[in-house]
Parts: sequence; structure tokens; C-alpha cells
Amino acid sequence: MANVVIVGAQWGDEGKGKIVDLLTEQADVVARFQGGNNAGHTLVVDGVKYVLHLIPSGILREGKVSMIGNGVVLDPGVFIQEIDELLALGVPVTGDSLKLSNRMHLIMPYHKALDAARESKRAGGKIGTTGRGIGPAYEDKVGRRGIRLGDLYNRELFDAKLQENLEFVNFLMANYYEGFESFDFKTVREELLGQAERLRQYVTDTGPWLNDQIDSGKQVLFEGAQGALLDVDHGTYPYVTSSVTGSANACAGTGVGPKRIDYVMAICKAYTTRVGGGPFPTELFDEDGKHLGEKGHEFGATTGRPRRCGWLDAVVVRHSARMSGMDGIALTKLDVLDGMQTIKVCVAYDLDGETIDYMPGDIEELARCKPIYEEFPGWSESTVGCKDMADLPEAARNYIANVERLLGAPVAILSTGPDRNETLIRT
Ligand code: 2SA
Ligand code: MG
Repeated sequence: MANVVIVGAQWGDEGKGKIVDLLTEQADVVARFQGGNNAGHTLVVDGVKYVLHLIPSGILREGKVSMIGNGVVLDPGVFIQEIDELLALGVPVTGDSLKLSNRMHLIMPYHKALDAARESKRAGGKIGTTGRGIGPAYEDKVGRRGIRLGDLYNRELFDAKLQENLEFVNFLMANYYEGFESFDFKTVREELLGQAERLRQYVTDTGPWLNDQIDSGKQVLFEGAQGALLDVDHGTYPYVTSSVTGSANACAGTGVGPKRIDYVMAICKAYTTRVGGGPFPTELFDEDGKHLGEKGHEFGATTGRPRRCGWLDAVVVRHSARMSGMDGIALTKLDVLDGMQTIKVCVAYDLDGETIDYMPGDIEELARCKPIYEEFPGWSESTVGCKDMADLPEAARNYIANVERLLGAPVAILSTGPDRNETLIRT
């Protein structure tokens, strides 16, 4: 009987989707609380592959309610397409199985243009955003000019907000960013109002609804997107996404209090990857890095970009444990390490000759950090599909015990392949 938050402990792509899918079995409601369609989960269920960007994977299980909370930013066009794809695969998506917060902010067509425009103007290091308009949509939210999903059902309010926003955006596009289109009020308005009709059946005030669910004894799984190091406050700023990715946002992003949360499960890949710019102390440029990328199929589910790969970094994961709490770890993609002679885990950094065991807040200091490793013997056997600790090679068990020691939390779940069944659950 527990409400569980799932968060990524690294830079995203830890394999959260699969673990969420697994834990959904015990949940009644699966709720997303931040991010938007910059997330992407690839799920394999009975050999059928599903790629989901916004809708919680709970939608694939009968009798579960999927909820998208106020903290998410919603691209209505992308969302409708996702619904249509699920319907085409025979997955029912109804007002009973899917709830969208009326307080959720919309990603407007101009947010996508602004995302590209901002990247084009950045001097020096590009963020390498997913280009989905996430940052500009959150900017407008915090700037108190954002358009919310519920606004679509109040024509006068919507028209007035759209008018005001377009005036500003078109001025910016014409006078500050060159080569970007301007937006026509009527075109944008009609597109949005058409989408509003498709979405109407799902929209509700999800905060009170979710609290009622919990009051009546229902169990909620809070599904985080991205990872701790992409957190706008505690991540590698400015190389982050524009939302709080830590577990605390499960509350703010859905409208429940912190005492409702019983357990935080951090998803951690047995190595590290990152997409986009920014420091990454354990990044590898050698054969080992190539092995991880190829064997791990490390390409972004959202943009298809190749991910940067490196060894597991315990300094990173301990940082995320501090900001999110970490009752248990789901260690994913262990099988990708199969066949490697030596496996390394970063345990501290060398910063200008000094050993430190934390992540510096200064991005330039972090960029100068050199990893200090502990090394563990690898194993040649395959761990794919392993369901019992006793069936794992001795060296793999030794590696896991050391991971627990270095990360400071128990490995509760071990993922040994992409399929729902390729999972080892420790009790
Ligand atoms: P944005 O588009 O403004 O959020 O981009 C800002 C930075 O955040 C990075 N970013 C990501 N990095 C890895 N995975 C992401 N999403 C996962 C996926 C989903 C997940 O599979 O696509 O794991 O939950 C993701 N989203 C944003 C981006 O590369 C920029 O560095
Ligand atoms: Mg992913």
C-alpha cells in the first residue's frame, strides 16, 4: 500500500518507462508531473513496441487511470497524434482512462519556433534542447502569460491571451531573431480550438480528483521524466531542462502534499548517458564508450540523437539521492555490461588536484572534474533475462553489491533486457 514516485537518477533515459510499466501493475493511477513531449519511453510488451511521449504507460494496462498533472506542458497536436496511434493499436483511450489537468500549460506553435530561435542565438555552448518548445512554454508559465488547457474552453479569455502573446512573439521574431516565421492569429486560434474539441472529454481539475483517489485508498505511481541532473534547480544548469525533475515536484506538479508520498524509486542505468550539451565527467571516447552506445542502443527516443556514454558515476547518483530521497534503486541495462573485461564506477572527482566527493554547483568547475574510479572485474556470461540473483555470474553479483555500497541505497529491481519479463525483483 504505497504511493511511489519514480525519478531518473542521471541525465534521463535511465529506462524509467519500463519500470513504471512494471510497477503500474500495483497502482491504480499513474500520474505525470513535469516535462512534456521531450520525454520518450520505448516499451516492448509481448513483442509489440510502443513509443510514448506524454501519456503514462499505464494506458497500456486495463483498469488503470493515466493522469497528466498541472506541472506538465502539453503540445496538443502531438498529444492527439499519440492518442490516435494508441487507438490504432487497439488501446482504449477514454475520459475514464485518461485525465488531463485543466491547469496544465500549453506548448504553442510559437514556443517551438522560439526554442529553435533561442538556440540559434546562444553564444558558446548550445543546450541541445529537444526542440519541442519545452523551455519557452515554461518561461511563459512562470512569466504569468501562459495559456492553459482550461483556457481553450473560455473563448474570450483565450482570444485575449493569444492576441497578447502573438503581438509580443511576432515582434520578437521580426526584430530580434532573424529568419523565423511570424504567426497569424486566426490560423493559430483555429488550430487550437479544433484540438480543444478532441481533448475536451479528458480535461478536469486533476488536483482535487487525485486527492480524492488517494483518500479512497487508491495507489498512485508518480512518473517522473528526464533525470536529476537535468533539474532546473539542482542539475547542471544551464544544461538542463526547464522543469524540476526531482521527486518533490511529484507534489507540486499534481497538487498533492508531500506526506502523500511513501516511497521514492530512483532509476539508474548501470552506466551513464547524456544527450545534448554540458559537462559529463565520466564520458568515454574509447572502445568501451562505443561498446556501451552500440550494445545499449543509445539513441534518444524523442529526437533519435546518439547519446554520449560513460561509466556509472556514483557522485552524480548520490547528488540525485540527496535532492530526491532514494528508498530503492532500479538498476537498468545491466546486460549491456556483459562481456566487458573491467567495469568502472566513479567514486569521487579530482578538481584541480583536490579530491572531492560532491558535484560542484559551478558548471566550469564541474567541467574540470576528472573522475576517480574503483574498478571491478567484468563477466563473460550473458545476464539477459536473468530473473534470480542466484543465476547471475558471481562477478555481476559482486558489482551490484558494490553499486549498493557506493550509491547508498538497495537495488530493489534489476532490469536485464527491454521486455517486461526481463526483470529481477528482489524482495
Ligand atoms: P529541453 O528540450 O528543453 O527539455 O532540453 C534541455 C536539455 O534536456 C535534455 N533532455 C533530455 N535528455 C535525455 N532524455 C530526455 N528525454 C528522454 C527521452 C525521456 C526520459 O528518452 O527522450 O528519459 O524521461 C530529455 N529531455 C530533455 C536535452 O537533451 C537538453 O540537454
Ligand atoms: Mg527515455
